[in-house]
Amino acid sequence: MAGETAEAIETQELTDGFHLVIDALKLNDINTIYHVPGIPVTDLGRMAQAEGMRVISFRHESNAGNAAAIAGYLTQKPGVCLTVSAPGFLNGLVSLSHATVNCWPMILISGSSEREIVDLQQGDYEEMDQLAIAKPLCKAAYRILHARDIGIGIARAIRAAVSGRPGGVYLDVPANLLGQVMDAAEGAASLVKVVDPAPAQFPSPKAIDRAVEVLKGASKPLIILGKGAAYAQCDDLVRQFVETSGIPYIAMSMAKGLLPDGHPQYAGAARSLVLKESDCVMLIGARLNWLLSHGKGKQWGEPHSKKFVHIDIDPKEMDSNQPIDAPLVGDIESCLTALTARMDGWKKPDAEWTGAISEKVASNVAKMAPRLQNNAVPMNFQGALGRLKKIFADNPDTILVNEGANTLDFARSIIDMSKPRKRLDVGTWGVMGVGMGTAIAAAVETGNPVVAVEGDSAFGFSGMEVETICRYNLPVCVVIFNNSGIYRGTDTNATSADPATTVFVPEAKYDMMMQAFGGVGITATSPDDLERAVRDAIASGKPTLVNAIIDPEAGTESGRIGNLNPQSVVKKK
Ligand code: ADP
Ligand code: TPW
Ligand code: MG
Repeated sequence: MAGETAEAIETQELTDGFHLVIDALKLNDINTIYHVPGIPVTDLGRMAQAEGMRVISFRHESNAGNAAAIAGYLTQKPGVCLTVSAPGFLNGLVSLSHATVNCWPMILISGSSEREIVDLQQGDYEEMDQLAIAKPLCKAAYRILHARDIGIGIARAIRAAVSGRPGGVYLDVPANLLGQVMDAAEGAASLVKVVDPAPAQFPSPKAIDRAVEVLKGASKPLIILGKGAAYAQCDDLVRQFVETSGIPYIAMSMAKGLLPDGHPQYAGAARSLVLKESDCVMLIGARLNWLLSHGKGKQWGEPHSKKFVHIDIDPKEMDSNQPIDAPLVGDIESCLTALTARMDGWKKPDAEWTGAISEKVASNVAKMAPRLQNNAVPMNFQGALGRLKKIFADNPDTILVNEGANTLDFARSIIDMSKPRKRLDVGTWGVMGVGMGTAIAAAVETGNPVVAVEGDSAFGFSGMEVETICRYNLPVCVVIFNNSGIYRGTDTNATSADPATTVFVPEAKYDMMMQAFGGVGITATSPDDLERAVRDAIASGKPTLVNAIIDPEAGTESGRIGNLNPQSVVKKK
């Protein structure tokens, strides 16, 4: 009897690495883990679930990682992905890099093998020096060796992920850390609740003066909103600044909807005109990278003498591609608060500028309208997307996930977004395969309906996760734009019996994949079929896959970025 009591007291008073990791995450309001189980983290996932965390188990770590990355973007808290050692860890690395490149907070926690064996290269189970490999691919990388350091290790990972320019963090947890036992009270005392994890960063008053000066001197100003502005979640302030300034704006892909795309100042449909003609460009949470042709070239009206005002939290972003006349280094909320306070007596841009833009927008929209109403069978991109455009207009809280080439480019320009952070896509790198992880996290984090508009190639990278969508019964409707190939389904190979490199099995029955796991699978051959199936899916919330058959001839090589393809000049005999 006495022995049993002593044992009970002993277990009660002890904690271990598993529990400390879970307690440290929960203490910091991190309540979801995106995961693939296995040695040494199987019990960590189980215990996290038992302790009330939401643990979403995936079929491949890439997809779990992509889910964590987008969860970070949507919530401003690090999305957590939990993987097994070496191969699982490596599978998680693309998403960790993707999060870092896109400036989204994420923590990849990976189990690893025993340090003593790894460092002597004695051939442990899944041996790999993971910390060294992760370091160049993320914002920060840490390893925890002692249970008493778990609290501080997780605190460092959180702070590194969300402060300043957000990014991906790697946290290495060797197998024997998880089993390490320590006194429960000491363990609890070792946990850290991070205070003010993403501190405000105020621009200097001088920098604000300079920016106001430059903006006041402009006669054809333009604002470019980027996904950093969407991430910042100060939507009302962005709107107030844009509207008070009266400056026309365009939105980068994932910033669409920050102000509704139908806004009178939205110059999206006059993009070429405003990039070329503007004399002052204000970047808000957008980088002058390849997606904006580095601010260079004919598209920008070079040679130009445009002035640039740039708001970014990372000082190193200034002058990255063009000299910045008015750098505003700080967080968007602080910068716009300071600027908005200085708008007294502000003169809105001349009607000559805004009028020319509105005219161009109206004529381009009118040109597009009949194409969107075509009912051609087999469907083309415009006919199919014309219907999805109406569906999104009627369902503004629905989240659009989008990947592919033509499928991505057409959907971006055709489907209007009217609320912030409702468009989630391939991001800065243009990564194929983010679709299902993104759709799952969007549903898990927001509870909103999700429609994933996917090229058939893009879908293939993460398609097995339709099982995950069914298993967790998520309100996700996957629409596959099935043109039987990458860009087009028409390439042929003249030299052997092998298929051409860019084509797939024609008109593959992707709908059956969803049916295989108990979801709704439908083939749509006409715009009417497509519209009906997607509306039903949103209304029912049931996992659905709509296999939309698209004309294999409809697309173009690389969608809208065919110009980036290198060309061979060598002619083989
Ligand atoms: P897009 O692809 O939409 O143009 P980018 O990912 O290129 O957007 O740029 C986003 C920028 O926003 C990054 O340079 C990042 O440092 C910045 N950023 C992210 N969060 C904030 C914030 N809260 N305040 C200021 N800048 C931010
Ligand atoms: C991780 C290269 C860019 S777009 C694309 C590939 C393979 C697929 C385009 O075909 P899809 O779309 O999706 O059917 P559509 O409508 O034009 O037919 N590997 C990774 N990322 C990228 N970007 C590629 C390959 C690529
Ligand atoms: Mg395709």
